[in-house]
Amino acid sequence: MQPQTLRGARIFRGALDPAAQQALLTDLRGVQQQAPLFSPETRWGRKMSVQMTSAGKYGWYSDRRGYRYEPRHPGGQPWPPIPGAVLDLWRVLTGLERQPDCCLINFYGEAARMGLHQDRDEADFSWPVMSVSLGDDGLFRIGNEARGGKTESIWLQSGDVLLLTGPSRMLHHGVDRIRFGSSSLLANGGRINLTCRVVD
Ligand code: MD3
Ligand code: FE
Repeated sequence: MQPQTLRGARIFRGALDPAAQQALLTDLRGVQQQAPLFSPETRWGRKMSVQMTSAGKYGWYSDRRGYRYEPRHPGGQPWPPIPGAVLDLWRVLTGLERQPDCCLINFYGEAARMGLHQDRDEADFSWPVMSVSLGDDGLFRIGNEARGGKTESIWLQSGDVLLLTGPSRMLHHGVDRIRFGSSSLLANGGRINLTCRVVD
């Protein structure tokens, strides 16, 4: 597949067909049964509007002590394994032997958003990041390595996969809004994003 690019980020539109999206959703329900979604607090004590959980060796976590990776869900149990279909997609798109340590699962309800930020809680920024969108359309914004400057926005749809390699790995990015009800994949609406990263 020939990806579209946005500031060096490669966008594989419709990388997952509807059957693959459904199958992945079934896998994610299994993950969420073992590791329920929660809303992390920022270091300033504000609850994030996005609900999260993780699969893999580590999960991304935030509270008043700051952003970090944790080997256990806040409930105390280890994170469930990353679904095989996600690992397959990572292997095909990255061409790497190395598997991701974390698959962060973000759930966006109607009013959820994610402010512009960089992903910098990982030990080595030379590993790529892969993101998979499921459910409602999300308005994704990408900026620059430094704070400020011009940004560009695109709508990500269910089945789209983003691959961030090289300099694009350090660009600021966020999600401004969700077109709630635009997809019928999730019965109750909303958007799921999976973000796979090598952590240590
Ligand atoms: C561009 N998630 O969890 S995924 C995150 O849609 C996060 O849930 C967003 O940003 C979401 O940290 C965006 C796409 C993405 C992920 C990592 C990137 C884009 C990126 C790293 C660098 C540049
Ligand atoms: Fe991010």
